[in-house]
Parts: sequence; structure tokens; C-alpha cells
Amino acid sequence: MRHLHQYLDPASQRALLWEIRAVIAEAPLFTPTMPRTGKPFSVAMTNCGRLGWVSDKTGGYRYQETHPVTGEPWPGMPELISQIWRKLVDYPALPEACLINFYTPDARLGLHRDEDEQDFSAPVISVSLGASARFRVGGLKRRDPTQSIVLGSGDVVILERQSRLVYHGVDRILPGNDGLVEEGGRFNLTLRRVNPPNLN
Ligand code: MD3
Ligand code: FE
Repeated sequence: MRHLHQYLDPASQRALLWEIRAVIAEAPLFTPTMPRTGKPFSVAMTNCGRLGWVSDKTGGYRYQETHPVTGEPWPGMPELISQIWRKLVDYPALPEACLINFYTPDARLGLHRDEDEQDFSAPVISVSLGASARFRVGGLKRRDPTQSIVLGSGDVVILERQSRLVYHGVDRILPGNDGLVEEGGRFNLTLRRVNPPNLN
């Protein structure tokens, strides 16, 4: 994986957060639940782009074209987000989904792989805004050794080729507030291609 520290300067972070707030005004953060158990996630989520990642007890992990609570189509992908992808990625199509995760101090995301997409050849891009997070990254097998890294505001991580399918998770966000996210907490954007380019 490639970790670009403070890829976005403070002004770009503010501009991007403004776009995220506009998305959330249209498509409110919701609480996904685990397949089968129905246990709620501690991370709140929403999406922009044609497809959004959702999860609930009966339907499981999946991508769909509408918000699970409002039933409305997801807001379009802001140009600032498509721009980040175009600048960093050599792939013949734009992302279809941008998952927006919001972490409060008690939120965490267990070790998992991103494997709900049809196309693993496309990179995944992660953008962090707000509080720093202790992030855990392992190997291709769940039991492989892991290491922890800190993701700070404005950091971008690119997962491609071998790193695209590694296990990863968020242990917790770190105390402190850099003043970007006024209510405290952390936003993470995950830009993903879901389908191969020709199946649009
Ligand atoms: C993907 N989100 O939403 S993104 C997720 O910080 C997710 O909210 C985390 O994992 C978050 O699925 C992490 C950064 C990241 C780092 C390493 C990865 C994504 C990765 C390695 C492989 C695939
Ligand atoms: Fe993930």
C-alpha cells in the first residue's frame, strides 16, 4: 500500500469536508447492522456516487443504488473526490462508490477485507479527515501478523495489486481534535470501483 501523509493541505481538507457535509444533508448517516446477528456497527455511514455500500441483518453486505433509510438515490460524487482518484490512479474508469465512515471516540471497525466488489483489479483509495486513527493492517490471511499505523487528517492511502485484498481495520480514533471536524471524530472516505469498466 502507498501511504501519502497530508496529501491534502488544510484548505483542501476544509473544501472536501464541506462537500461531505452536503452529501450527509441529502443522505443522512445511518447505522449498518451485521449480517445474521443484526448487531449494529459502531461506525456511522453514508455514500455518494451511483452505488453505495450497505449492510443489514437480512440482506448482508452489498452495494445498492439507494439509501437504506430514505430510499433515495445516493448523491452524486463531488468533483473534488473524482479528482483525487484521477490524480492518483491509473485505471480506465472513475470510482462508482464513495463510502463515508464517521467515527466517534467509541467507534471501531474489526479486521476485514474489502471483498464485496466484482472488480479487484481497481485500486481502493482512502482519505482521512479529522481525528487521527490507529489503523491495523495485516496480510492476505486473517491470521497473518498485523502492524498498526496512524492515519491523520489529509492522509491518503492507496490499496492496489497485492495490498488490495489485505485484512485491515480501525482499532480506535486517537484523542484530540485538530479543529477540522468541529464536533470531533473522524471521517474516512473509501473510493471504490465495484464493477469492471465495461459493465457500466
Ligand atoms: C482496503 N475503512 O470502509 S480505509 C472500510 O478508516 C474501511 O474507515 C477504514 O476499511 C476506515 O472498508 C480503512 C483505509 C484502508 C487501509 C488499508 C486497506 C483500506 C484498505 C487495505 C486493503 C483494502
Ligand atoms: Fe475496509
